[in-house]
Amino acid sequence: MGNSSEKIVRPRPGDALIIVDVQNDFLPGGALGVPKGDEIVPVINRYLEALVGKDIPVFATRDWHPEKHCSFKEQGGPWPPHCVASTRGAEFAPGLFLPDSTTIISKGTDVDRDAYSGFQGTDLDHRFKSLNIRRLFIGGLATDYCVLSTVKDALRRGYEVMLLQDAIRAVDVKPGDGDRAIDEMIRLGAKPITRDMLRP
Ligand code: VGL
Ligand code: ZN
Repeated sequence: MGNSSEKIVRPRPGDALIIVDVQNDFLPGGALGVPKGDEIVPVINRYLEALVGKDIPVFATRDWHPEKHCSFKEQGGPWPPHCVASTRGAEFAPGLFLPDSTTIISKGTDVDRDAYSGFQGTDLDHRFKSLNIRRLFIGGLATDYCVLSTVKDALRRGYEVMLLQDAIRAVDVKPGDGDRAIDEMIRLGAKPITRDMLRP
């Protein structure tokens, strides 16, 4: 493999951008703060700048849990309560400049079922098929949960995946979880890119 920074990626028809769960509760200080999660916001804005100008459609997933969701500790789940639908914590990060045309995909909305992947229990696949979308640029939070799960589902469904390596951050419950998730996504076929590789 050569120096990846030399490679150029040209956005083209059939592409879409998926921004995974860039919500207040996943930012530092939030209910389930991802370390340095805030650092990806300006980077995603720069991807938006490049892709929206080329008419690439934008999808933003959001964790959108009912109160007493099964993934919450009080219900026996692994996480503190987070991203309860319609609360401040569930709102997209205030500095994230989503275009008005963004399609919002809510997930984890059933009280007794969790959904890390943006495809799980949503119409995302159907929407992509009807728009003839074949290649997905995927970034957001968190690398080792919802990004990992969304990328694996996308690859399984036959999409080409461009992983926005400079626009993801990990929870790292166990040290190294994020790095292992990145390795796994690449091994399964995701192509890591950084913003400088997008043709201006
Ligand atoms: C996520 C943990 C719990 C995520 C969502 O967006 O990665 N992680 N719920
Ligand atoms: Zn959740």
